[in-house]
Amino acid sequence: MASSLTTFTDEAKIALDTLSGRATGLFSPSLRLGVTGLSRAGKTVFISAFVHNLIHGGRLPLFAAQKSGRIARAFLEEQPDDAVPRFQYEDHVAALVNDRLWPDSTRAISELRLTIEYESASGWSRMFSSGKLSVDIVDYPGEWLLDLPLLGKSYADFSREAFEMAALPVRADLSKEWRALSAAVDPNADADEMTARRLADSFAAYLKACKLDERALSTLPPGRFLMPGDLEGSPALTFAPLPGLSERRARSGSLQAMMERRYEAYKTYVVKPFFREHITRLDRQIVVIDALQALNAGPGAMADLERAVTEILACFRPGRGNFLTDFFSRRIDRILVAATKADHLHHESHDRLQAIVRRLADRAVARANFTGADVDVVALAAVRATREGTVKQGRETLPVIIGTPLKDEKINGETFDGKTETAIFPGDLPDKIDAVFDVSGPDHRQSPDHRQSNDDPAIRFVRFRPPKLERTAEGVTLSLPHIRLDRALQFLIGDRLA
Ligand SMILES: Nc1nc2c(ncn2[C@@H]2O[C@H](COP(=O)(O)OP(=O)(O)OP(=O)(O)O)[C@@H](O)[C@H]2O)c(=O)[nH]1
Ligand SMILES: [Mg+2]
Repeated sequence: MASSLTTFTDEAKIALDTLSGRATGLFSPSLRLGVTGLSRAGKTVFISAFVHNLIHGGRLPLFAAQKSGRIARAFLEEQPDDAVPRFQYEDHVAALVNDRLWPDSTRAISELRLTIEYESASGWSRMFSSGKLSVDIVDYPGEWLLDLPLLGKSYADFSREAFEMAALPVRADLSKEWRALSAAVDPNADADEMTARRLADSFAAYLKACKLDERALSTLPPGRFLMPGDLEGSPALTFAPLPGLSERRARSGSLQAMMERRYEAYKTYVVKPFFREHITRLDRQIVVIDALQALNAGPGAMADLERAVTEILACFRPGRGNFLTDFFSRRIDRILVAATKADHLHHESHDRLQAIVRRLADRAVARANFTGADVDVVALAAVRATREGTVKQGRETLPVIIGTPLKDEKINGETFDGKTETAIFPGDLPDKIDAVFDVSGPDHRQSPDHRQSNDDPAIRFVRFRPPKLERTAEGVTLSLPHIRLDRALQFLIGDRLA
C-alpha cells in the first residue's frame, strides 16, 4: 500500500513538472539537451566546442541554419535552474584556447543556457515564431544514468546480476577479492555495520578497478560508488550485493535485510530524484563514447561498452508497465551516439569508426528494444587537435597525423615534452567490422588473454594537446577546429531552427 502511494505521488509530481515545463516552453521556445557519457569520454570538451562554435560563428557547413546565414547571434543567458551548478564554460574555453590544456575532470551535473536568435527559413514560420531558441545543455555523468535501471530491480535481482557480471572472464580477476569476501559471509547472520562496510568498500574497489584498468571496462551500478559526492559514508552508500539469495523474505535484523533496506534507500534518495529532476525533462540526448579506447583494449572492452550503451538507451525507454515509461517516450525524440576523438585517426578511418559505432548502436537499439526516438550515430572530434600529412618511408607514402603530444606521453619508447610537434602514423581501423566485435555479443565469455596485448594495439594512441588557434590578419582568434561537429549540431538542434 505504502509503495503504491509513493508511486502515485511521484507520478503526479512528474506530471506537474512536465506540464509546467511545457507551459513555460510556450513563451520562450527552449530545448533541453542532455549530454552524457562515461567518465573521460569527452563531454566537457564537446559542450565547450559546441557553444564556442555557435557563439563565434565557426565553420559549420553541415549545420544548415549557420550555412545559410540565418543565425543572427548566439549568446549565453542565465540558466533556468537556480539550484544546479552552472557549466563553467568560460574556464573550460580559457584552458583550451589560451593555455592549450584540456579542461579538468567534472564529477557532477551542471547546466548552461545558450540562446540562438535566428531567422526561420520559411516565411510562414517567420510570421509565427519568435526566431529565438534557448538550448539548455545539461552535462551529467553516464555512471549516474546507468543507475536508472535499478529502479526496476529488486535487491535480489541486483545482487544476482552483479555476481554474474563479476564472474565474466574480463572482470573475474578484478572482482576476485570482493567475491571471496562475499562468499565468506552468511546473508542470514545478524546485521553488522563493520561487515557491511567491508563488503561495500571491497565492492567499490572492484568497480573502480574496472574503470582504471587498461581493459577500459564500462562501469556497473551503483554510479555513486565511483563518485560518492556528499553521500560518502552514508548508509545509502554502504551496501553491496550478496551471493546466493533465496526468494524468501530476508529475516528482520539480518545482514540481508540491512543491505536490502540500504539498496532501497539508494534508489529513493539518489536515483529517483535525479531521474525526476533531470532526466524526465530532457528533449534530446547525446551519448558521448570513447570507442577508440575500447577498440584498443580489444573485443572484451567493446562488448562491455556495448552493454553500457544498451543500458543507457534502455533508460530512455523503461520497460512496458513501468510507471516511468509514459513520461519518457513522449519527450526524448532524438538520441545521438557520438564517438569523439576521431582526430586520433586519419580521415580515411573516420567512416570506419562511424560504421563501427553504427553497428554498436544498432545492436544496442535492438537489445534495448528501443523505439520512439530517432537514434543516429557520428564519429567526430569536438576539438580537432591534429592535422594530416604524409610521410615517405622507403617507397611507401604513409598517411600521418600531426600534433603536439601531451607532456609525458610515450610511443615506441620515446617520451614527449609537451612542446614539440610530431607526426604519428596512427594505424588503420580494420575494414571488416566483425573483427572488432565478438560474434556472440556482450555476454560472450572472453578470457583476458584473448584481448590484444598492449604491445600491439589496433591504433597507436597518443594524447595530443589542444590545437594552437589561428588568428586572422586583424588578430581575431578563429573558433575551435573540429571534425563533424556540425553534423552533430544539425541532428540535435537543426530542425528547431528550420
Ligand atoms: N584529441 C581530442 N581529445 C579529446 C577530445 N575530447 C576529449 N578529449 C580528451 O579526452 C579527455 C576527457 O575529455 P572531457 O571532455 O574532460 O571528458 P568528460 O566526459 O567531461 O570527463 P569527466 O568530466 O571526467 O567525466 C580530455 O582531457 C582530452 O584528453 C577531442 O575532441 N579530441
Ligand atoms: Mg567533464
